[in-house]
Amino acid sequence: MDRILVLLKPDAIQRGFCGEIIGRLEKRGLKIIAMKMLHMDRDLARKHYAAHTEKAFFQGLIDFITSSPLVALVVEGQNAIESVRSTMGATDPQHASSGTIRGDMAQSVGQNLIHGSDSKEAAATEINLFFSNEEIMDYQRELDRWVIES
Ligand code: ABT
Ligand code: MG
Repeated sequence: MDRILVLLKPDAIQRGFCGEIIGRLEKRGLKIIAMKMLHMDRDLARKHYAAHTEKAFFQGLIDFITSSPLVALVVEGQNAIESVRSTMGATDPQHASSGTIRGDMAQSVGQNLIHGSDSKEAAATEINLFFSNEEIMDYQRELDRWVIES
């Protein structure tokens, strides 16, 4: 089982898409093991997007992600990183396939609704930035035997 940090970005909350986006992840068979709403400060935003510090879009990215509250989740599943990122669609919504979250509901690369960690290493670091161990739930889902082949 893999874990991934997912953020429903400020545009997702402002546009009222939390239910729709979380519903798509649940329908995919992924399991939510932590969730909270928060308003990121610039310090957390810089740490979360540290890999992009030198990019031209960095300041705009920090301004956007700190502009309004967001929802953070930890999602677990078989190949959770690949599952979530394929459900998200390409970074630039203009190139995202229809049927994906970004391909169906977004227009701009800088306002692309959802974040998902892009590797196991990034997921471990990012989950630690947003959640304490006590906030991550350990529970069984009865339906998992209908989702995951044993
Ligand atoms: P995130 O899940 O937000 O990290 O997106 P993804 O991994 O699909 O894409 P990356 B490359 O990590 O983009 C990070 C954020 O930077 C924005 N961005 C990216 C731009 O604004 N302009 C660009 O040219 C690129 C490449 C998109 C992502 N977040 N937002 N909002
Ligand atoms: Mg990324």
